[in-house]
Amino acid sequence: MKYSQDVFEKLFYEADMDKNHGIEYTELHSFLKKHDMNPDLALVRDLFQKFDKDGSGKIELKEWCDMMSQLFK
Ligand SMILES: [Ca+2]
Repeated sequence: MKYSQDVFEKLFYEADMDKNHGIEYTELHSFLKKHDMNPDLALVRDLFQKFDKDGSGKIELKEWCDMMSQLFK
């Protein structure tokens, strides 16, 4: 399956459980767990370090798409 921007956006809104247009640490962790990606907290922390480029503590949509395209390339 080819993952597209559309799919990434859909997943973003699914992961953004409190609908504040940013994925927090706990949201990312639950999201990965729900999708059987066997996340450990170190991995989630690494993803944040890598993709939360502006250091806001949230993954915004653009950062999310970058992350997804790396995870699913
Ligand atoms: Ca959120």
